[in-house]
Amino acid sequence: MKTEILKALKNSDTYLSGEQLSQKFGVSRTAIWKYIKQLREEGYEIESVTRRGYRLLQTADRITASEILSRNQASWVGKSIEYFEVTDSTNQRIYDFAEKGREEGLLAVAEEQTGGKGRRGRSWVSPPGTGIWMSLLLRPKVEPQKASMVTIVAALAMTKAMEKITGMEIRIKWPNDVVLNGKKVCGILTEMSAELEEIHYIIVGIGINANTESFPEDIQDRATSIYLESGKKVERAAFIAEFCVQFEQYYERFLEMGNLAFLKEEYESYLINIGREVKIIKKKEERVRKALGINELGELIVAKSDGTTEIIFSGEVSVRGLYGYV
Ligand code: BT5
Repeated sequence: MKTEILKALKNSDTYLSGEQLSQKFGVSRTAIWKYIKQLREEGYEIESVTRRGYRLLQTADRITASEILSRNQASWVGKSIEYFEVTDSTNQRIYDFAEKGREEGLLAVAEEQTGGKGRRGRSWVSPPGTGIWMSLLLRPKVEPQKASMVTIVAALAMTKAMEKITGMEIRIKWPNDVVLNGKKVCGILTEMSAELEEIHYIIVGIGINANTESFPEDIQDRATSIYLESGKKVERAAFIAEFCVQFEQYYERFLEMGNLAFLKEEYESYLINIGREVKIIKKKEERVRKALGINELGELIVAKSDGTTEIIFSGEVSVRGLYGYV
């Protein structure tokens, strides 16, 4: 109801009276007033003028549940949302929700993370107001070995969403980075709770530098944002909604097929290092190989100089260009 009222206010350029709203939604004027109060508490500036009614003053770029839900056309991904002004990590929030039995498709979104996580203990810079820090709860009935495929699915869905929203050329750096003009614009962290033969749940955590204006010195050379590359601010809620739609399509297909053969060709068309030499870094050890593509399990296929091929699993390695990040 609150979302509907927000939508009505957004779509109207004049005042909407309490009476009009109460008739439209079939609730009392007091109820309308309560929802308006809640929206104000969420930060919306809603003017109210005697005998004229309510008017939305500014539409800040917010990513509250109402903002996302009012745009999300997916059928189950991101149809219930938990919003946090500040939290340690949205992956941690989903972990707690999952343990309490919350439903698949639940999305946690935060304006700011104080303990944003990357892979293998690394940290993720997550300042307030400009980025998208979110995590999705999934409960797939597939073997635990297939969990890492979800990262591939999410990276492709994110790339498609970003391409659609920005019109720019987006690339994927296997397995979990989305790249814009040679720098990292988005990272994905997939975590899982499982037993030997059964997944309890998967948490897909996604960080997108949407409107970020600057980065700390230590990541400046490899991190970028959509705003820095395009000069345009992104409407973050619309972006999240688009991701939900894209992810749902690819993920459902993945569950149907049981592997990634269906997206291999499309994924490879976005793969930044394809056909080029890359460094495969495992702890202290580095190998130079030519990246050929992915297989139906989402693993990277690379070639040695003698032409023989090897399969790289995402678990323990980092892939880098010969002279820098890509
Ligand atoms: C990742 O790790 O790329 C996964 C990032 C996932 C972040 C999301 S945000 C929502 C959810 N909640 C969380 O707590 N996490 C997820 P990895 O491949 O390990 O890359 C981490 C490295 O990227 C760091 O060591 C830095 O070098 C760099 N980095 C850190 N913050 C960055 C940022 N905002 N943009 C680009 N690069 C960054």
